[in-house]
Amino acid sequence: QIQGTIFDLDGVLTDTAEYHYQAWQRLADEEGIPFNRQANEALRGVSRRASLMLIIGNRRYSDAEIEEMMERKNQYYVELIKNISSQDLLPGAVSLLDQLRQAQIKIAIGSGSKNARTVIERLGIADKVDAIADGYSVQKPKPAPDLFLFAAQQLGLAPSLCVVFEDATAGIAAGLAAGMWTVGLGPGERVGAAHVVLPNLAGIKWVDIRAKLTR
Ligand code: B16
Ligand code: MG
Repeated sequence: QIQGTIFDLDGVLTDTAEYHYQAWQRLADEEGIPFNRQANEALRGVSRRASLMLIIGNRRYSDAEIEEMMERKNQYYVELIKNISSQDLLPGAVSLLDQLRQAQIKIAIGSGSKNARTVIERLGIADKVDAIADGYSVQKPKPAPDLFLFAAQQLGLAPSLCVVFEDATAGIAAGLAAGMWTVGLGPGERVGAAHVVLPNLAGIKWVDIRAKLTR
């Protein structure tokens, strides 16, 4: 029995991953650190601080320098998301949210981003969700279960009644650690640990997912 859904934002409902990438690339270029699209793959769904740690590798920076770089990257990112609109919703996203509302299934966002509320507003889906768990909600980032447990609590549901939609390895791990059902969006190498794996949300029917999960 599933009564609630928790959606990751970046990579599931919208593709802000491209803007995160561009912001990190600009920072890396300024710092003279080698970085490219391929290296960026390792950052999918990873928190801001952990992403920076992966980029700097074993180069030495002071705590203050690290804070400044996180802030600078965020300024670039905030600039890039200024023009986000409902056009930036990924195919199938709105349809699925509407099917869930119709079926009286609750909907939460579970995003590690501190910019999640801004993005949700600009996408025009704020009135389609019942709760938002974002980068301010808990201390421990994915793959810890905390963020999704917080989201379920906001919905007033036990974890076992919730299904998480995620595009990142760390996100699927977080959903499983929370004791939730998981739908992985993307290649099996990335989200193969999920209960159900789909390429993306396009053409998705809630009744089909529900049938696959509860079988
Ligand atoms: P911010 P999600 C994640 O969002 C992004 O995938 C990841 O690239 C980013 O580093 C993280 O949020 C933190 O975002 O720097 O804006 O606080 O996939 O959890 O929706
Ligand atoms: Mg994601």
